[in-house]
Amino acid sequence: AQMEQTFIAIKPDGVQRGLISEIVSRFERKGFKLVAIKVVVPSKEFAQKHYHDLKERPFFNGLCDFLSSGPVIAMVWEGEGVIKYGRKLIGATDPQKSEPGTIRGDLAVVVGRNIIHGSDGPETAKDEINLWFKPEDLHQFRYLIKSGMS
Ligand code: DAT
Ligand code: MG
Repeated sequence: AQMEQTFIAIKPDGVQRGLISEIVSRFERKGFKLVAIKVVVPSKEFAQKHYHDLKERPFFNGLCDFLSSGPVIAMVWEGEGVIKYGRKLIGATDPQKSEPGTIRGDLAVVVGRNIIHGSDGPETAKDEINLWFKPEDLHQFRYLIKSGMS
């Protein structure tokens, strides 16, 4: 069976603020494995596909404009429980409600600039990985040192 994978993206505000390494580091130090990463400026149409579940919400248009406003770091992270625990590392959608110690809790202030995206469940993880990456972009490898990671 394929190890669990999730889609994580650093949004344009996170990139602009120089938070790429900070965010990658939190997933990496936890013990999750980075199996795909790229820099991409999504078109507005692509952003609308990514956020299609939210198309009836009043903030949808602004959200899609924002996601397509500059470079995004698109990633696939792998590991046991990575979908659910990834959301835990990220924190609540509204940074005012995110706990300290989470990415949004520590690094963001407002919901419209919450710096990171993470898939919210197994189905969306699969859909989002397929939307952003080709299968051959996902690399399979093993860590060669003893660390508890596989
Ligand atoms: P999450 O990113 O935590 O999965 P979501 O899927 O409900 O949250 O919404 C996607 C993004 O939309 C969210 O990261 C920021 C934006 N958003 C959500 N609720 C909002 C609101 N009430 N006003 C403005 N932007 C909002
Ligand atoms: Mg979501």
